[in-house]
Amino acid sequence: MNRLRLLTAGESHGPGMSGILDGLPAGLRVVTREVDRDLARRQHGYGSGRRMLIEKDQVEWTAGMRFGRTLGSPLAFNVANRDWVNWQERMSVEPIADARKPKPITLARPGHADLAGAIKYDTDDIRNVLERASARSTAPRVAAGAVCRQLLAACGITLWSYADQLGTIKAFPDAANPALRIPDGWWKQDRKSPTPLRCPDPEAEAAMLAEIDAVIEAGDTIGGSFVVVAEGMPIGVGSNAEWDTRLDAALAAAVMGIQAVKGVEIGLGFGVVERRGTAVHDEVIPDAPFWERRTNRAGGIEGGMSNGAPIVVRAAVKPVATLRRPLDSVDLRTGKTGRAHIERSDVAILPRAAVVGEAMVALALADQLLSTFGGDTIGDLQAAVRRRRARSQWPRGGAAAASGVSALPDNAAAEATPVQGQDA
Ligand code: EPS
Repeated sequence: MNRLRLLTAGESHGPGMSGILDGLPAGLRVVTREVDRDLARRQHGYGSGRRMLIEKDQVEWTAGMRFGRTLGSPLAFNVANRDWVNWQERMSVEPIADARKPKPITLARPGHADLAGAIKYDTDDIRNVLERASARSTAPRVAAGAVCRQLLAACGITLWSYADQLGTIKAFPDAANPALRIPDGWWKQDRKSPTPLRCPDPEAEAAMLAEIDAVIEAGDTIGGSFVVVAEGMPIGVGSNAEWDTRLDAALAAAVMGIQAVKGVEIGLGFGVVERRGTAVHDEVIPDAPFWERRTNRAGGIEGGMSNGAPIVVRAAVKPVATLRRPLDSVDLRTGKTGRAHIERSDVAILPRAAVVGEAMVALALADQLLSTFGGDTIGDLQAAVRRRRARSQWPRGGAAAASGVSALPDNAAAEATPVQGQDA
């Protein structure tokens, strides 16, 4: 990230999960209720384990805000782990007598961070690794993402997500573009009262629920894919100039960083492989006021920059690695074959992973928006976005010039101002 920095800390069964989000402009109104709503959405969904009955995630701000607005200083926060009371000895921060220490976990779960982490950190108690690798660490990411969502909303950008496939069951299986079949306003309903799997196709959702029951019965787990959509992004956010300034690269990194995500697509994604160019690129509609397109196969990004169409990111989520019917592993201490460690876990995380996906997309988009437009205050940022929107009207500068907005061309103003000392 270029302008924002997010640092998180916390063990799944430690006292709490914390975060610091630095680089926000001053004056952004942050509605805590909406941050807590996103935290609650992250906890919602069929297929979760019993831990979610214990936790009730709520953000506590510890720095960076006054009277509900950001100060421009680092925003610090904490999300408490209610389960901590049950783990104070097993996860004691202070040293305890060996006799009181719990039995170490020595059988790594294939697919989890366990084995690589145990070798990397030179421990034969896998708990030292799994506590941080846990998906609980997505709670502070969602809190930070919820703040970024509010920054994006202040600039006219909205974000939503849905579960589009669980195992082999797809939402709107007969549709060429499932997103087009989603009823208008579905996402608003989803924010208020989500369905058990957050899938907008009721028939597919019923089949997905039955599949999760079958998976529970079999002692197994199941993955799927989710889609995040961002609407209203102004044209030209990101950059074609360098590999690490591209909007698609930032989104891919942010979403790929979510536990269990194994693939990220923008627009058609891997679908471009089997099509010819005429069936991949999006024609520009003549006379549309904002350079609109007939299709959105590019997923709203061309040349590393937003093109004004909705940004569509899809992610593949692998099945959770903790299996009730565990796979073979080798004991770290004895070298003997055994079954991998089992602990309380989730069976399907898809609807929740999608909410984390929204948060990570929000974070990446807010960072790119701020990198493109700058701004010490939210007002600075909004003014720059307004200028860009005016410049994006068709024909270039026409309506915008009439509105007087592009009468202040940034470059011309800069050229007219001699740079101090340079002419001397
Ligand atoms: C997780 C295992 C479960 C999940 C946890 C992620 O926790 P526990 O071991 O306490 O039952 O519930 O996710 C969360 C706690 C959360 O808030 O998302 C794992 O092994 O990654």
